[in-house]
Amino acid sequence: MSEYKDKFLDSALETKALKFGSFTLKSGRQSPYFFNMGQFSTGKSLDQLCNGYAHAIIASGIKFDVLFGPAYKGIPLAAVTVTKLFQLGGEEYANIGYSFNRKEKKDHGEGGSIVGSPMKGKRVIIIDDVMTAGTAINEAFGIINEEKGKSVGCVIALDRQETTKDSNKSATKAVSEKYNVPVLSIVSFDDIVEKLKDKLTPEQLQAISDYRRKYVPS
Ligand code: OMP
Repeated sequence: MSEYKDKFLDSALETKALKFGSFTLKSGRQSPYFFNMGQFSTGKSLDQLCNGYAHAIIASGIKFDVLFGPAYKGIPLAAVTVTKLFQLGGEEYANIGYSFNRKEKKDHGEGGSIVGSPMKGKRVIIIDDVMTAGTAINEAFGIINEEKGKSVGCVIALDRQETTKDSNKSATKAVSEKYNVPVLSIVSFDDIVEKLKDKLTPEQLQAISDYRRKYVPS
């Protein structure tokens, strides 16, 4: 496992962003684990998280102009990750912009619903937290389209590798095919299992294996 993945998982455990138990997901699925991005709420942990995003983006080699973080969770992710891209990637990444949407349109002052770098005519990567069934991310692609930007990729912290609600394909594959862009992630469900297989209880491992059989395409 790459060092940045390993470090990110250490940080997810330390901050308790990654938890094991029984959780009801947005999709209605009952999951034996949950990843809560909100736990990366200190300078150190946010730095480690965005280090992971920046490494995943640089490793992909995708050429782009703007990092778009959908409100609300995507906002700090986009802001901190562009600075990390510059720190790690140097001049090549120095002028990457970042932007985010307002949930409510502003009709005074500078107006509009996008704050930050304009996306019109620009190559845009979306940054978000987790993909399960691939529902939440569609809105972000819609916003980029409305702004006349060109989506060239999507980066998430965790790819849960699960099927969409209405297909046997993984959500990341379905999203990638639907928008014709790569979906990058810092880590996947497989990475979590690889890292923690010796630390989890037999009951937790059983629950994970049952969940995998039900929702993760082989
Ligand atoms: P999908 O829209 O099904 O892809 O679910 C993704 C969203 O679910 C994320 O943006 C989160 O709001 C939430 N989520 C997590 O934050 N962590 C998880 O481990 C699982 C979910 C989830 O509900 O599926």
